[in-house]
Amino acid sequence: MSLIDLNGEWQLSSPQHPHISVPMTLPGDNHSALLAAGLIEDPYYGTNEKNVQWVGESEWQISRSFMVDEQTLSASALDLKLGRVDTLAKVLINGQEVLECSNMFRLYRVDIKPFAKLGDNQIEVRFARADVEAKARAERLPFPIPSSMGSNNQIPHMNLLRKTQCHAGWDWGICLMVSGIYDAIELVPVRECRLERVSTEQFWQRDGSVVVKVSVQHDPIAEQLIELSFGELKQQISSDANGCSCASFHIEQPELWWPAGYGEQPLYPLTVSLDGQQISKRIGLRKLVLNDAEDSIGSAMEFQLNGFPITAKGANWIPIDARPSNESEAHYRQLLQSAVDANMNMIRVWGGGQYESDLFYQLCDELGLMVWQDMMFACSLYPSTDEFIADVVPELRDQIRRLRDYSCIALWCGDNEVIGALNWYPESKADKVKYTVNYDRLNRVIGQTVREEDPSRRFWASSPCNGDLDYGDAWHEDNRGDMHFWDVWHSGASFKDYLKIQPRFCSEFGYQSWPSLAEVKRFVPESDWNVTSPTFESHQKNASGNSIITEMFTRYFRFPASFEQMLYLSQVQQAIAIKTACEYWRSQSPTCRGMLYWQLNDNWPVSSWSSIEYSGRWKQLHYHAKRFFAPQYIPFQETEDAITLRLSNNSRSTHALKGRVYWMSWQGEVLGQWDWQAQTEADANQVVWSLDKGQWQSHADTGFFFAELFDADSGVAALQNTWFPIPELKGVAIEKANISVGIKGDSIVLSSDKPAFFVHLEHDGDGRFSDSSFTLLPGQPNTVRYLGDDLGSLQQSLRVYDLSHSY
Ligand code: BMA
Repeated sequence: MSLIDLNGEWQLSSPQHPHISVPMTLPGDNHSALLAAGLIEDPYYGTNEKNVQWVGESEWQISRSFMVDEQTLSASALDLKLGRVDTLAKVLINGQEVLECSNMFRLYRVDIKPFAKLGDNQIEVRFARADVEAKARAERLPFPIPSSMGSNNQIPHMNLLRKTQCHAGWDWGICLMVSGIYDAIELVPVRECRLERVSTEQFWQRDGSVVVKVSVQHDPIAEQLIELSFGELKQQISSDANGCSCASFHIEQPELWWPAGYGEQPLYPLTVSLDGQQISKRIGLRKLVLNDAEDSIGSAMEFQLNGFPITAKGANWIPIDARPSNESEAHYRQLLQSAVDANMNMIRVWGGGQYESDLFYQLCDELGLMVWQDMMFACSLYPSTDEFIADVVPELRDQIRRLRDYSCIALWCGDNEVIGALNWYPESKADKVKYTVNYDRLNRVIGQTVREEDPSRRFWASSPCNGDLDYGDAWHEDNRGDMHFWDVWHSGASFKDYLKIQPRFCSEFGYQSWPSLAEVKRFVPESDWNVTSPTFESHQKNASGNSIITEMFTRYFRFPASFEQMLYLSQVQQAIAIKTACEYWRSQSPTCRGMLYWQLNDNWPVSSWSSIEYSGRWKQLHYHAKRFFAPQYIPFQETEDAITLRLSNNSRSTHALKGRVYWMSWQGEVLGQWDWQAQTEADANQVVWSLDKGQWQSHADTGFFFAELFDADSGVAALQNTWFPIPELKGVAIEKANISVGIKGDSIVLSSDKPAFFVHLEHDGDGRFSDSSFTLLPGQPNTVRYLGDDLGSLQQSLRVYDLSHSY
């Protein structure tokens, strides 16, 4: 008896649009089906977004047929399994309703055998309008619960639906009220006993060994044979009449799982078989602790893996595409590999998106990316009515049970910014007590459910949060918990304001840029190549975004000469902002144990805080992140009386390292040169060089400081860093650099007659470069490799930008 795969082609139709009947591929969404059929224009192009809103304002249904043979029909049950059903849907088999769904985060499993017949069967899913249901729910509320309508959402009361909150638009997101089914859909015949799920617990012993307890949930039938294997070890047990059977494996010398940069990621295969069904997982063995103990500053926020303190470095993750049909394996791999390639070790799955697909967590396990997992609540307030809680609790149980065996998950967090949101809305500002109690009622249930489902991990009420039941201002208090520091972007502070705080863990801080010219070519008609054109404005969802970028130019830079140079300079500016923060906070280690910037990716082509564009192209920030997140990094730090160079070692190993510092004039004259060497301990942060202000401050406008870290084996420069004594570069006499570029195969050799800054390579095709957005010194050519398979585009469209040519 084998399962029946219901993925693939279905038929899409709508009662309001009788002429539409087009194929739709599952898993997938209706907008993608309509686009493929030529019934809508690409919503990501130009100003098309507004033309496709009718799709979300219609009801939709999908159907297909499937065959059931005699053998399958003889099964004791025929389970329909489906997940990520978006959102208000009725499922019918041969015209009879078998399931009603109202929560896109639930995982459904229902026996449809009573409705199935031999031969041809019909399955149909009818989707109701989410916007209509949201309004109806709002009318039933005992008191109003404000949502982020207007600032993020373009559809009212999204907060009352258990649907990805950013489907209704966000301050980086298109409003596409998609519907469909986004996980695999299948029919599983059950012979005698249903294998429900498998979960593991790790019990660490004093001698360093670990006992892995495997619990198998199944139908309550005794004496069924269960076969288990963990790594090389095998066991057979017989099922327990209560429906939960357990086995333990003792691993004497476990190979430990580490976050990227701290060690390897061995994964032990686990397989459980029962009555012809099988569940397989891969388990990383690691001891995980969140140290949030009180200390002399406030309280720590430090993840410890296998007893070792980790500096979490990474970014925030949003859904990878506003059209879920585009969630391909290649796309997930490309983004997560790019995260690791930029030396990240943690990703925060943000609460306005979705609990990610299994593929995401499998890749994070493989790559060593720890996951800060939010529950799916963001920026709005949420009800605590019985009805709402009754919808949320089973969602959490489904998701935690699905996800808890992934070693990468470091923390369960209750929501994104909902504590903060208590201070945003007139209703909650006017009645703080009522709305705070309302918050706590729901948050408490979330916390309790998390603790019941996964006692091995910590529950953190909200991001940001100063600690348990602490409703303090986690946007500004830097002495405890995690913080979201938005003063520089949203409040117009200067980059140097990043140096005024010493966060324990900064889980959000961001700075926007415009897309690159290469990206612009893909979604902006040439007539709209202007930052205030209709296309550009409709792809900027943060109301003051374009003004903030432009105004910041005027503080630091000479105003860019053209549209193209504006795009380039916006990415320079973004890179400087985030580098300033990360470099400083890194030099505060161990006070600061986490920095996750906002945001890694985009879900459509847009102006945003991302470091990777929708197409996968690295922005300048991502190249900088690769350096400032490197396990061994050399941050400059200005103190009261000196400029210092630090060596920060975020790893478990000791290193003997060497490097060089230059003080150089804008013309390229060496004003000072110092070699340094240092022995660094594991997890260390030390000063390796410093120069009194007395020696340079009166000529601060003469030039810049440049540092190199040499590769320990080859002795060649492996990493560079540049520091400008006067960050307002508009006022200094940077010389125009003549940069020569030679392409030979996939190698690009760059050299310059003058110091050149933010030298950035771009071309119209795919792929990236081994390095970009760097400083190029005269007489020191730099060879960059193109990593991609579009050499033709590289040769035809390679552009090399630098700061001196931006104005
Ligand atoms: C944060 C996030 C998002 C938002 C971003 C930029 O706080 O949680 O809600 O997109 O700010 O404004």
